[in-house]
Amino acid sequence: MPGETVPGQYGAMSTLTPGFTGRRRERPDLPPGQYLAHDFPVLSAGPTPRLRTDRWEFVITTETGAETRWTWGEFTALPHEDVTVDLHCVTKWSKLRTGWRGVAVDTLLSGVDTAADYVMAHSYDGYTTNLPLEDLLDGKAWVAYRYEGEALAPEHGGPARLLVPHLYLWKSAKWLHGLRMMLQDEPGFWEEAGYHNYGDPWREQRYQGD
Ligand SMILES: Nc1nc2c(c(=O)[nH]1)N[C@H]1C(S)=C(S)[C@@H](COP(=O)(O)O)O[C@H]1N2
Ligand SMILES: [Mo]
Repeated sequence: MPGETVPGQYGAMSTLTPGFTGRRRERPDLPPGQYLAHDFPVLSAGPTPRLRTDRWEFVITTETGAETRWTWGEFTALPHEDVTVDLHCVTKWSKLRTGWRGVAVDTLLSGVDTAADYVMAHSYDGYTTNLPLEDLLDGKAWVAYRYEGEALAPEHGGPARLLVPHLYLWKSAKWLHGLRMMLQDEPGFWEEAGYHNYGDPWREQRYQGD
């Protein structure tokens, strides 16, 4: 109905153009099926581990078993980036324009020799999630340790978490311990339980078969 007036997303009245759903045009930054969250929900499969930075380490393991390790001091001395990114959780909340400091995965992998195409992120709580290596490269992913100007809170994965904002947030492993290079893909914790193997929010890849 041309010129039909309907309640808009913010309660104001807006005009719909035929052929468009008003909501999607008003929020081109919100993937399908998502709503805006203004708080920062905490979603964890188990209790929050309390990790001491003086015992923390980050390790990259290649397919040959070669390991590269960083202590907290070494890790935080690496060149970092400050990024503003949108977060999309499979439980349908999105949080836009969140500010993080982290080390680009490119930086961590720069001295690592690997022929692998897949990565398993593994965390101090036993959580795992798998990703194609290329999704961690070219400035698309970070190991993040500050959120909105402060040390990353334990509930949100501190001391450091993986941040892969272009995929659903379950791919952003909290309490990150390391990355393991894999020649063949393997499912992580939620992927094993029926979540989509890749998890692109713009294609609504929530569960296997989506
Ligand atoms: N180590 C670990 N990382 C994890 C999880 C977890 O249980 N353990 N939950 C995942 C899920 S399902 C989501 S939606 C996000 C939630 O991050 P948040 O608690 O900071 O919002 O963390 C992801 N990373
Ligand atoms: Mo999640």
